[in-house]
Amino acid sequence: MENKFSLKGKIALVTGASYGIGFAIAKGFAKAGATIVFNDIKQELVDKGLAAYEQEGIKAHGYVCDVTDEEQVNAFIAKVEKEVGVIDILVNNAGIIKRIPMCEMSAKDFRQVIDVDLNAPFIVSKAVIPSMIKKGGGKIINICSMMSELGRETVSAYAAAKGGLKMLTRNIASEYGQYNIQCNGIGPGYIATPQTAPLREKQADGSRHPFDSFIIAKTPAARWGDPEDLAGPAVFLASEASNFVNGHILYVDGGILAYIGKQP
Ligand code: NAP
Ligand code: GCO
Repeated sequence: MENKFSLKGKIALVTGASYGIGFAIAKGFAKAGATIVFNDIKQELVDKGLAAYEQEGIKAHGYVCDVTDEEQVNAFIAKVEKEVGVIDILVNNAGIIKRIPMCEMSAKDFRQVIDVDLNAPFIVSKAVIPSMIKKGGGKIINICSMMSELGRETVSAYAAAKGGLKMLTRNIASEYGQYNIQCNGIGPGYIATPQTAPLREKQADGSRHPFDSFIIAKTPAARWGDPEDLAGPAVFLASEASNFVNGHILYVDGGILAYIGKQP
């Protein structure tokens, strides 16, 4: 059974994985035997990431690439194929959020979120699929969100993008399943990373941020997730153990989506 979860001999690309959720997933992949490739938008972040992987005893391959730029992505994937090998596992992790009430949000800001969170997974997937087909298969994991299912004030662009990413996941599964490509999503709950740091900032009197208390009350596990909570589910979806799982969104949310909320 253990072998079914092994990623030995596999090459995994995790986008935007210098820190946060992407880093934790890549670390999990490395422990399962995979070679790690990651990118980030700035050289200083790639350098920071390389140092962090090294500290974990992982020899990762880091590249600068903006995942929204199709030309850059195509050149990046060609370079990885030449220098490291054909990508077996892709995790579309890079993402941004802008918390702005919808009627105050500019179309430019809305488009930027859609560009990073939805268009980029399309661009990067499109760049790796042909080689996966030639190689006989592959795994694509899209990092979705609670907002693939739920709305909330101020995150219209993010929710639209992550809802769209859920459907892109199902479409890739539908279109390329015949080539032994499995495309699934992971929908993390509220995870303690730099992206959610503003929602956890302590108040002037030292008390919890109201949103922090709200999430603790809304999560049956009664805590924020840790990026490490996503490593096991990601290894499952990247490994042979999930070869007949396709087009599925695996919510890793401490039970949020199952729960109506605390009784008054
Ligand atoms: P994070 O801490 O902000 O990390 C995201 C990474 O993506 C950063 O390294 C970021 O670089 C990089 N990135 C952004 N735009 C990029 C671009 N155009 N090209 C290349 N890299 C880019 O976020 P996280 O919390 O780990 O989230 C990772 C993923 O999980 C995102 O897709 C997010 O939406 C999703 N997610 C997060 C949570 C949560 O609670 N934290 C929950 C559900 C889903 P910079 O630092 O330069 O921006
Ligand atoms: C927000 C948060 C969320 C999380 C995550 C939930 O402002 O509501 O940032 O969107 O990051 O995606 O699954």
